[in-house]
Amino acid sequence: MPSLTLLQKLRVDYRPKLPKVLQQLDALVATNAPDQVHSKVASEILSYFPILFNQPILSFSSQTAIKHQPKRVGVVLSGGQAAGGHNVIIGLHDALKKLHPKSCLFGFKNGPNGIVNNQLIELTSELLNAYRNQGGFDLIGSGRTKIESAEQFQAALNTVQALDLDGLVIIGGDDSNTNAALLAEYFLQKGCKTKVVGVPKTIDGDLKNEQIEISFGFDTASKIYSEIIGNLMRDTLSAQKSYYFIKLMGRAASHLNLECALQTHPNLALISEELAADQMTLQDVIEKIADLICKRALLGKEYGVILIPEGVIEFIPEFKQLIEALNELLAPGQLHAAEMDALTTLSEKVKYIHKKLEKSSADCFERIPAEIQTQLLLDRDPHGNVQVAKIETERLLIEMVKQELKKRKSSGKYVGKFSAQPHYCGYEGRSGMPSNFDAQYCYALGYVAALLIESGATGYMSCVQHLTKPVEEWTIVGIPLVSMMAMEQRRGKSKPVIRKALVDLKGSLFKAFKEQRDAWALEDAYRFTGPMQFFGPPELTEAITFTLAYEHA
Ligand code: FBP
Repeated sequence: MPSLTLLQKLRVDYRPKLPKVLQQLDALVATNAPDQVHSKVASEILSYFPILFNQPILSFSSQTAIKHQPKRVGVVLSGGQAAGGHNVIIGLHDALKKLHPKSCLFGFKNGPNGIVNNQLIELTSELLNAYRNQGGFDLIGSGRTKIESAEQFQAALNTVQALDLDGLVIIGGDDSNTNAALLAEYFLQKGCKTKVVGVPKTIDGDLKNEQIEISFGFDTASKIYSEIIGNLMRDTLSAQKSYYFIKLMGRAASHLNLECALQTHPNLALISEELAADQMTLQDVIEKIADLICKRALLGKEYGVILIPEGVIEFIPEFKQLIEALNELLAPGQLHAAEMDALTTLSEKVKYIHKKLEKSSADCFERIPAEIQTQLLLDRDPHGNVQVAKIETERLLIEMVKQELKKRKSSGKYVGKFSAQPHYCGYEGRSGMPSNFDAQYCYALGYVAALLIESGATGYMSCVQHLTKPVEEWTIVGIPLVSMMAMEQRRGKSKPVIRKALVDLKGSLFKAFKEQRDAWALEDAYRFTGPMQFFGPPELTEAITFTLAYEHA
């Protein structure tokens, strides 16, 4: 490992505060939590989870004289990076060692593939030390392999049995935690003792529900993006010559866009869920942006900042239809997929697919620039998701707004000069050093995962609640993974998956945004959050997101 910078060393020395309840770790045991009830799950899910279906929420109570045995536990990082992943692992390690000094933790390398192929390293205190409160997932790496074939399940079983694992902790988003539930059920059916526990990770903020208040990584990503957006706002306010079209990572849900909008006050922030509810077409969206630009031009303002959620195109009806048609045409095993593979150039593929589309989708496909057409054909990820991170929606919107303004100019409706810069707030938000919030949240999540395994719970998600309160007052529970599931269409088949939470258009957070956004459109009410702070007044270092504050205060 390269030598550490001064800030890294200071972060290694930082000790996350622990919730009071976790300070007496060795006295805690899991019990049913009759006061916490999860929502009812669709009956189709029963056939996938005959053993795990209907598990209760678990809380923890103190008991005296518990004798702990050494445990052998494996951990894996799954999916996209999110700040704080290392702290989950370190929290898990520290808790296991506290419960019994002879317990061992193993890290599977490069995601779920590491489980299938039995590739791992032992995670010792010495190795982990340099990763305390650091960003990234580079300690053991991550991956997006979906464990789905019978061979993969069998291989995973062979691995955990060969290692004699008592527990397996899967740190991941909705898809990875769906996999965790499937593995837990499979291990139970095979009489395997390994308990499987999930941890809610994703910068997208879409893995949340009545019990899970937020996934880790969202807080840090929103702080990193807000700093960048503020810097671009200052830049455009100084030069006054162009519009920044900033796309923000976050997949389908617009949580990061909404949070960063409230933090920075852009001239316009699109919220995909709202566009879908209003049934806005692509042309409607273009006109909305063009209207703003025309109004600002009348005020002599030929600059501004527009925030675009990464997954917006999946919410615009004609794009949604186009993407669904493409997904079907490109689904593995389809005749078209094989014929496409036989074509060697991208332009041949684009032409081929264009001919296969029905008229309305073909029209939509035709309207978009060639680079975006090819980006839409890129492989889906192993879970069947369109890789929206690879689609340059910010450029698509700039091009189409340019055409619209040209039209308006020729009919005398616009007299300004439009210049725009695309910007993508993407991967840089996932691997930064975790904020104090994420560092502490993740450390506690690791502790709770250890406790769940110690208590013999399987098919559960580690959960820390009351996150708007001081850390000492945070509480802990175990949430059954199956209780978060719904049936969804994936690659043309109906499958149980953990529900993605989208922006709640009736919620108080969205309401707060709606009340303010008109003022931000024409005034330059930009708000500069500056870089995330680790040291200094608690109002800065412990600040939580608007999302958490509005949804849970
Ligand atoms: P997870 O859902 O695995 O947490 O990943 C989130 C994310 O960062 C999305 O916001 C983004 O669209 C995607 O990963 C990018 O994936 P990749 O790293 O495979 O390009």
